Amino acid sequence: MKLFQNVSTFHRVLAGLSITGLIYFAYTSTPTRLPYNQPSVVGPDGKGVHLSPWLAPVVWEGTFDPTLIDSIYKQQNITIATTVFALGKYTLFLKDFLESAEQNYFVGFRVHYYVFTDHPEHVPAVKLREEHHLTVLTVPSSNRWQDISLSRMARLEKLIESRLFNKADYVFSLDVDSKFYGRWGVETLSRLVGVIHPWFYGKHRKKFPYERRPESQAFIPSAEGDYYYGGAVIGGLVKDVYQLAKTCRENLEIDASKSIEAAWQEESHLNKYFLYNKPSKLLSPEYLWDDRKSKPWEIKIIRFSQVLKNYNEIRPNP
Ligand code: UD2
Repeated sequence: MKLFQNVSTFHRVLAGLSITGLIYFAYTSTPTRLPYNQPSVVGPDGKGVHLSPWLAPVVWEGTFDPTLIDSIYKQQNITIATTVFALGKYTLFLKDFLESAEQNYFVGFRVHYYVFTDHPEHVPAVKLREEHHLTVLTVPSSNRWQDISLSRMARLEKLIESRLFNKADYVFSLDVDSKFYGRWGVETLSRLVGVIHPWFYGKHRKKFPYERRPESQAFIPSAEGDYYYGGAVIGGLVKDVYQLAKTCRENLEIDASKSIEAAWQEESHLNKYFLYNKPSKLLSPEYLWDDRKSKPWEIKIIRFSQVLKNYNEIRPNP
């Protein structure tokens, strides 16, 4: 979707739209350079804030009743596709990832994991629950970790095109070097879902590691930004995640044609996308923690966390 360079252009264009189009447009995107205060993740009382300024729920422990919400979604007969990339030495994370997922991830709902790997022989045989399935997709190896990370958007886009449109309702893309420690269920489902990064939620947006070079498609000016979103979790309805993956892939290609690699690869492009196409639900850092980080008071439960790893040992390049 074309982004507007200033508010007056935005208003002129809006005036020409039908009411239906206007409501849809207002719901899905905001203009660039719109001045507003940065939203807080934790309130003055030290508790997690439950709504974004565009009224998207922020999911924390205590904001939902697991039994009630499960019973509502049970009637919908949904399938949740889940992509995991494990190339090179990252296959060693698959066992813990999958075993812990089977204890915690959409228990009682239909899940289809798609594992992308260059070493299909290293995919462990993990016993899956009834209605949980796993497909291994073999992809070429890469000798740059940045390329592995960057290529996830294109692979997600292609997977949705070729297999998911008619087979799944929702899709999540998750980092494999992670483990589930608590429930991750239907409370996370929505049209477009982002996770608030555990290392930056207390920081001023000027300090977020957004891409700051204007020549990149991922550029975000210092006066803009809501949250810093983690690239480790992307989710939503299949068609909305498709739009996200396609747009980010296109922007990554434009950058590549100018020999620019954004500060945090596809995570930078994801942050740009979410700034102007607001997520309809936000996952609190309970849904993306880091084993290196101690648990502060506002985090009541850690559900999914990055495991300890030695980058020098596991990445194909420094
Ligand atoms: C951050 C993000 C990650 C991604 C990356 C972009 C979080 C917590 N992590 O993590 O999602 O946006 O920055 O640079 O938000 N992979 C392989 N083999 C490799 C290297 C990577 O399979 O050799 C895959 C794997 O699925 C891994 C993912 O790519 O989980 C991200 O790579 P990372 O975890 O090394 O990136 P990191 O920790 O910098």
